[in-house]
Amino acid sequence: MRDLLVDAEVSARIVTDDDRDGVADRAITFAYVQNPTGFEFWNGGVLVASVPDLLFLKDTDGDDVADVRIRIMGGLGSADTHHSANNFVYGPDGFLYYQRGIFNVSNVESPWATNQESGVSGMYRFNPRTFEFSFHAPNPPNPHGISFDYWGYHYATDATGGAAVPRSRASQSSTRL
Ligand SMILES: [Ca+2]
Ligand SMILES: [Ca+2]
Repeated sequence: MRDLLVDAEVSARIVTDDDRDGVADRAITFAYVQNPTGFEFWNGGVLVASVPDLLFLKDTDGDDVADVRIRIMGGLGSADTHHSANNFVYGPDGFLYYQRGIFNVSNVESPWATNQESGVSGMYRFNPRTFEFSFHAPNPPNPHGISFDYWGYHYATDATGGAAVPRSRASQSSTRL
């Protein structure tokens, strides 16, 4: 069983171009993560979805290998991993935004709320400083893309229908067109 778990882990690597010729010269294994579906840089490290967990990985001694590994949140849906928590984007309001698709059921508990069970496809947000968590906007069935523009408006896409969904500013209500 342990061999199967190791095989399922993926190496997250730092790729370096030492001589600045546009071609990578080295690849350093930063960490091994089981079933990663999304990541975002934060607080000198990286937040990585390793469903059903959200991990915080950080290198503190300068060798480019993570020596901090904290399970910062749990309860993310893992039933259908190709659209589990994905496309992490750190928003201008300090929340980590991500989308999650159909057939997954998350059940996140935070210091601010009891279990928030949800089977809704769409966008969710989590503040890694305060541990606030909430459902943000529906976007079914297989959402994968989030982006913020210069003014703080954000946009989301759905892979199945190909719909691009303009959203209002972060932490405001949204309307699907
Ligand atoms: Ca090079
Ligand atoms: Ca290290």
